Amino acid sequence: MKRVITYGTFDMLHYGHINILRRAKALGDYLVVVLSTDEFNWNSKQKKCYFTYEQRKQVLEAIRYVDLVIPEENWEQKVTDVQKYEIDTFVMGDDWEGKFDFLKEYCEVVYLPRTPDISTTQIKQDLNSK
Ligand code: C2G
Repeated sequence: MKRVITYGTFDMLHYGHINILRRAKALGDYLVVVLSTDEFNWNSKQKKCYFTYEQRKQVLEAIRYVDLVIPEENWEQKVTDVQKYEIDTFVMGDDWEGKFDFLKEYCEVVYLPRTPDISTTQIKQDLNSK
């Protein structure tokens, strides 16, 4: 049982998110998604989400690639998460390339190409300009 983990806000879920979740799951048998809480998003990422944590969690739990959704409350929890959930592979989009290499002593670290031309920010901007 190969266990994979990935982190994110996943607000206003789009096909770029689905692409990373599908590829992450393809690297193992069990995918843990660590979902940024509303507080973490606002306090640490200056992101104001359209959907609440509970709403974003509900959406993610409906995705066939996702096996477990847990909260991301701070930047420091990744090592503990990897150990607690016995993770073999950590996956992020390559906009984070190199940022989480410190996890290499605990698990495999994989950065996958982002899906081009789609982001929650872009969706909001496009809708506002209509
Ligand atoms: N992503 C992607 N392609 C896109 C948009 C997003 O591959 N067009 C990926 C990102 O690289 C990330 C994941 O989808 O791996 C989630 O993206 P966000 O919800 O924007 O999450 P982010 O703000 O990057 O939070 O501790 C890590 C942070 O929680 C990551």
